[in-house]
Amino acid sequence: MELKEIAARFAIEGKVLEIKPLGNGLINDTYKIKTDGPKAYVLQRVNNAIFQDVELLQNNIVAVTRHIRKKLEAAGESDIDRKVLTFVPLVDSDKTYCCIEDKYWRVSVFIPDAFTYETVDPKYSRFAGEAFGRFEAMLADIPDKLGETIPDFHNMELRARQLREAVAADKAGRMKEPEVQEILATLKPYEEEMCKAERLHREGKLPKRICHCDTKVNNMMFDADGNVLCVIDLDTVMPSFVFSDFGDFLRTAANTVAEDDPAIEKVDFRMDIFEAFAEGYIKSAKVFLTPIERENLPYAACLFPYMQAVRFFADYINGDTYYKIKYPEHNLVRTRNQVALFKAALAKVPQMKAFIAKQ
Ligand code: GN1
Ligand code: MG
Repeated sequence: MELKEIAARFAIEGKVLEIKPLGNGLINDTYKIKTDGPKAYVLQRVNNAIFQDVELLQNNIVAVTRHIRKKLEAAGESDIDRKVLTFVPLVDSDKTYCCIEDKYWRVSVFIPDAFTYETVDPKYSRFAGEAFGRFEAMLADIPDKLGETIPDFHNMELRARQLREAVAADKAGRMKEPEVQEILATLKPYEEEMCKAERLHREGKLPKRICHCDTKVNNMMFDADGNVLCVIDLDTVMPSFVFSDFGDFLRTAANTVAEDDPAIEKVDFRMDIFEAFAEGYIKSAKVFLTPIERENLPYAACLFPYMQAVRFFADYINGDTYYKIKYPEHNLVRTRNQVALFKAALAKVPQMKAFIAKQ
């Protein structure tokens, strides 16, 4: 079915003029819909191989955006349509997604004059930290019970197990590559320490809260003056540890290069970005952060490069079935990069701890 026919299922204002690819997410397919009316829209195909319960996912998102909208209204904010996403219902029902030929689609209103970035400076990192802290704070009292759109998404024990399973199955015959063996040996000694969050949770010392769980730099929209407008890409909003949002932002923002840059000698963990982000985050999250959450923020900064390395690596070993790739070694290149970032972050833990203690 043509994209225009799919768009026609949604209550879009005006006539659809053009539908073109938008952004560079690794999971969903995203398009911008231009119309002859005042609004443009975003059409997205939700990857239901990865998000297997689209109904639960879309219920989460509608609950989250509704709750945030209420909070913004109560706070007397202006320009609310640019500060929270609006999902468009179908023409013939109030559902906000449809399934056509086993593919799932949804439409949201395009936020005008908004920008996303692949890299940020310390000033923007501070804003982003405040915004993600605020996002979690706003969702702390959401009345709806949100489900896990990908069960155990950021559970390091599960990710480590998935890697072990990938290694045992060796579906793509890549275990014979010497580098694959080397990476495996590099990752192994840190596994137990990196699974600390799950242990703390089992001991009742670490709560789950509603988190964004995909706080990549490019999942935040800024206006032309650099103010944060809103947080996007809400598919993974679910109960998790606060480490998810803290760690995943720094994984992308504090890396001196992109997550798939092959020049790993250039990979470093930027302390200026860490400090700015941590300061902003703690400022708005201190209302709910427990001492254990706070003191483990440096651990979170290491955990996410580590977990991402494990995830990219398992996908490489499995024959690239999860992340979109542009060339055969793409997941291996990403793995090398994230291992280098993990090591760089680990070396800076004492500095990070000292900074957090001062906040
Ligand atoms: C995926 O879809 P995108 O590119 O925002 C992934 C994240 C990874 C990220 C790595 C649902 O995010 O968890 O951190 O790629 N999302 C899912 O770039 O797996
Ligand atoms: Mg994204």
